[in-house]
Amino acid sequence: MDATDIYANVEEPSGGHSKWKREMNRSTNIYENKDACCAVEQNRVGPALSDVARSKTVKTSSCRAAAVILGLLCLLLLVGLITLGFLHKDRTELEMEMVQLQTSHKNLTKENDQLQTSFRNLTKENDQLQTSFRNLTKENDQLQTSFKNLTKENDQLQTSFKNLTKENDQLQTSYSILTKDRDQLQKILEKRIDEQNNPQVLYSEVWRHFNGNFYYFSSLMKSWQESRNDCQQRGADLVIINSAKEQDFIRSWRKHMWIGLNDREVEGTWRWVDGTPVLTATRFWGTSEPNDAKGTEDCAEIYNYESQNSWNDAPCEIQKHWICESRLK
Ligand code: 2F8
Ligand code: CA
Repeated sequence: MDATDIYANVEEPSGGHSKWKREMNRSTNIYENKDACCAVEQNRVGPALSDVARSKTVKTSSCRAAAVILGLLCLLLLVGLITLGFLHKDRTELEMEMVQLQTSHKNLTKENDQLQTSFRNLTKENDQLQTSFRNLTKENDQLQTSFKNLTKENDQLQTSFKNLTKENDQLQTSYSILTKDRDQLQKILEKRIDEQNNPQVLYSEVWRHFNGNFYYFSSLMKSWQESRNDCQQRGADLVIINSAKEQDFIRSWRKHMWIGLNDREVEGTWRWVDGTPVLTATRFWGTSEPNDAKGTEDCAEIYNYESQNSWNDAPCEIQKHWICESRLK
């Protein structure tokens, strides 16, 4: 059934009379419809319609069906269009998302490559650093070992240096003593030679040897201090008496002579010229001596030489002979 069939079932349309007439000539079609309608009409319950009414009803139903079908078709078309629109839209979005994803994938791939390159470089650097660290650790161990060895050697050298310094000091002391002894011996020798060549000198310059030491017995007379100065100029000092034998040797010269003993620093405390005190076993004071007569006697002399206890304290300013002693030990 096409549009002409639909128009055939209605009264004259507004379209034109010629068309209407053309349709009217198609009476066969109408009757065909009539047969169909009659077939339908025969199935109805109730009184039968007239042909015109029946024809009108058929036309109306046909028009409604056609409208419904057309509406449905339009609806279907609309749904299809919408669906196509959505599909098109989804596809575009998908394509855009795909492009974005591809771009992201490319970027991520690129970043991944860069990260892998960086990782490889970092791994390489890490290996190099580990190697450097191992080498430095090894060098550090070697340096520590060297430092320990040097410290040990330094300690040994310091010990050797201390020992050498100590030996050097001892040698210098020995050298000084030997030099002093040599000078004294040279002086004594020169005097002895002089005494032999000049007998008159022998009287005034007398050196004697006793128990390893040399003693000078003065011919002149001086105060205690001047006497001591003279001894020191001779490389000696006033005599220090350490034994009874030495005491006897001294007093055998049978003169009043200054000896190296005084209490000038502390009254009553007698000390030898080397600072040592007078020992009980080797002190040879005369009877009632030392008495510090008039509080003026601070220097000791050999006085009563006839007796072993021959020492007397006397004023230091008095001029007397004196005895120098040169110790070689
Ligand atoms: O010149 C002082 C001197 O005088 C007497 O000796 C001669 C004293 N002796 C006695 O008193 C025993 C000394 O002690 C005194 O130093
Ligand atoms: Ca006295």
